[in-house]
Amino acid sequence: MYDVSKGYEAAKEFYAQYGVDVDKAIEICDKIPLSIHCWQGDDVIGFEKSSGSLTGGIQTTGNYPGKARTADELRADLDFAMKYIPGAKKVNLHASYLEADTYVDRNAIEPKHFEKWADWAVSRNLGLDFNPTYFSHPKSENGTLSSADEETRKFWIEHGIRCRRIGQYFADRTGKPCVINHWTPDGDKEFPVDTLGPRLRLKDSYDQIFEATKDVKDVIDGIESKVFGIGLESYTVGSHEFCMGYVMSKNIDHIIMTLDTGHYHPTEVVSAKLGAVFAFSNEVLLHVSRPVRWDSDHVVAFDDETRAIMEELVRLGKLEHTYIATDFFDASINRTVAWITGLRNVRKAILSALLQPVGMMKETEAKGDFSGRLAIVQEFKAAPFAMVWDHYCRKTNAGVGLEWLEEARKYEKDVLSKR
Ligand code: RNT
Ligand code: ZN
Repeated sequence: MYDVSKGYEAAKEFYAQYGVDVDKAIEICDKIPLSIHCWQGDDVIGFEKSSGSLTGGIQTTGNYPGKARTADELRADLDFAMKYIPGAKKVNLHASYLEADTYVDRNAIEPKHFEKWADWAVSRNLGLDFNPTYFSHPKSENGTLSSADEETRKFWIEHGIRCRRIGQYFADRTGKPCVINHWTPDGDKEFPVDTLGPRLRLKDSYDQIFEATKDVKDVIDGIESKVFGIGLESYTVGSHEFCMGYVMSKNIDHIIMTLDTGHYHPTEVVSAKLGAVFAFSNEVLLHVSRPVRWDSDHVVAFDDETRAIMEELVRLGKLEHTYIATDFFDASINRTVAWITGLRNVRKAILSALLQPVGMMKETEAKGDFSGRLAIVQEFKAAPFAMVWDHYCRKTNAGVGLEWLEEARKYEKDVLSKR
């Protein structure tokens, strides 16, 4: 191992030249909660006692051994992965990760089915976030909240209502607000003749869910849009325009947009949307993912777009107004390595964004010095943030460099490979 302290001291000096306080950046970075999606651990299957498979136009590929088969296994894997993810954390559950002795249908779920999750979270001082599961169910095959069949639509509205109540239960138990993400796969393989009807029904369903749970106070609701799903290529009911329109027209603090980085046309980027969304909304929920040609949900990379998103949040002064959640599911590699790598990349992108002289950049721009602006922004792309990152990981005991990889291999050998 190289001398981490020496690297940190050198980096500190480098950043001080530009007025960047490295320790302050670490302090801010460390407090931003990252909401870890539970579903990387078992390929989005969950623990309902049914023989259901993953539907809804999303897909996991790969059959790497060792996925979690029970909630206890999933919690153990999360416990392991979280050791190597520095900073504040929450865990993000789906309704399908309930625990019950017998099958409980989606319109019958209750807080008691999530009691073990809540106990676990409380004992670790973790916040919990939540998601209604509007997919992987026999009643989700022809639309859920937008279904033309009133019985079906009612069923899913009830699911949404129960999820908001479970969100309140999580908030009560953990003492931290619960962020709920509402995503429905509803869409069509072909172009429907009536493109408005399903949207009016979806709008009404959301209205009914919020109206029926007006007493729920500590829940934030993200409405997630999408461009298309597999088998639903031509039409998405909850499109970007629909979801943005819904959130903006409601104009209620707890109803916000969810921007998933895999849910736009390949040349559209979320980093370019944030400045517009914040013109109308105080908060945003992010699903950080990595689309490769489609919404493939690859493990988050330390790539230009992830960095650009975090830079944008820092420059806009909106880091603390953004709920950052991850959303990927790679079944072709060790799932704990997927979590650790993806989450570390998100945290690293936040830290590197905080290690930039935003004040200097803004002043230069305000003066109209666009040549200077370009030079400064480009220079900082290769600034020595990795030395600060290593120092931060050491300070938080999250493993410096690849130290954690050996541990992950050991965990695979001792635990995962025995499943
Ligand atoms: C699907 C959405 C959604 C899901 C999770 C499992 O395209 O991104 O957020 O990935 O709810
Ligand atoms: Zn998502």
